[in-house]
Amino acid sequence: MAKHASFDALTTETLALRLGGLEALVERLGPDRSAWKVREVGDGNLNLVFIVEGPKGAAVVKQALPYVRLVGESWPLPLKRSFFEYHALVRQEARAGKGSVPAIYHFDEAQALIVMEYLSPHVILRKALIEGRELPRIANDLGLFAARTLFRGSDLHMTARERKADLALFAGNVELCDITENLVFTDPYFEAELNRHTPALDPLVAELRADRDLKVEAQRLKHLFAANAETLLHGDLHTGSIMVTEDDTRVIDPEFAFYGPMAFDVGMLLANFWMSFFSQAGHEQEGSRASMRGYLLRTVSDLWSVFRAEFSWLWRTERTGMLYADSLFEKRGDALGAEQALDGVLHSLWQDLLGFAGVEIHRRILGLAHNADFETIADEALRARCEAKALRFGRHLVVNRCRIHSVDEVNGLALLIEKETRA
Ligand code: SR1
Ligand code: MG
Repeated sequence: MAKHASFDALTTETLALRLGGLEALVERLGPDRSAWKVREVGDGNLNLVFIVEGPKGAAVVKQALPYVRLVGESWPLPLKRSFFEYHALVRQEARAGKGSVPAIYHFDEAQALIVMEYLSPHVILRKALIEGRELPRIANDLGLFAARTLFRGSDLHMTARERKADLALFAGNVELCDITENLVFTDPYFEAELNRHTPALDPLVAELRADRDLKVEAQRLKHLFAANAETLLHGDLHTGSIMVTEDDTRVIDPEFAFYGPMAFDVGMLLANFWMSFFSQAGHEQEGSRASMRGYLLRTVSDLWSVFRAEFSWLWRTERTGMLYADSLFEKRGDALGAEQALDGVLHSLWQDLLGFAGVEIHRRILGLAHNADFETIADEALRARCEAKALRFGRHLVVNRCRIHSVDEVNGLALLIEKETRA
């Protein structure tokens, strides 16, 4: 059992005994803890996740471990990430609305555990996309979630005092930022120890690692990630951090939360839809995925358009922070000036998100933490073909992001690469 001061990792055997007196659980599961059934279901890279079911209902207990689960005890990781996750969930619910994240029932900082709502019959979005399910709500729900959390967590909306205090709170999430700084922006571009990739990609990987323009742009993006403390980010907003049903969407797992550039969350999210798009050819054993490909590109396009519309609405109605003060614009009869400024902010966000999307695609194929979208393609040659398309697409986004003007253009490029390499 892992030890860390008074910390004790839970097991399926000890959970009911240790948490049996916890009001938050008793209330939902029923008082007879001998009737509780406990399963450990964590399949992420870092934590323990238990589903606890009792006669009255169920709950999830998520507990951080003092190391990276994917790698083992040789890679220590602070338990404090659970504190950041808890505080991010509280803020996300306040900013994006009740029902956008799981309800929180209890937080224990010393044990690094969060007791939260058991989402059922929800599944992880990534798994649904691999199965070819076309979820109808995600573009709208995720576009709203991103716009509301990113806008309302920034100096566009918060008072300077409130945001600076919050920035200081999240500034301690150093080790989780360090993971992203290395795993996303640096490791994919050289032979880092924990990297791996499908062997047939060797020539393309060598080409990418020798690509000076790509390396310079990846470092500019890293600079932006580390130095532009613009808003409270989710920090790991990929399709494995989202749970869905046909009519509900919840964002989970914000332990990487910190103040960074708005474009990072949106870029990572769109990157994961584009990766799903390129992986579809690997999942066609039971039928064509042509419709799924169309759905994924529509999702990207709709999500970006919902994001822009909501961000613009918030700009016009909730711009109460110190940036782009209405005393300079609307209150001087210059509403057009505020619109001009909005266009500028959205334009930079667009260019930056394309870059972040590109590096996210690269790190999921070349780095330590891969995506099930590609990993579940058993035929290695087919997987390599899918991954190669995604790598080329990612490179184009990173290097040419300032010359790409619309989401239709990017989706057109994805279709072009998909078709070209099929011929
Ligand atoms: C060592 S952690 C690897 C990855 O898992 C998390 O989900 C983040 O995406 C991180 O980059
Ligand atoms: Mg996670």
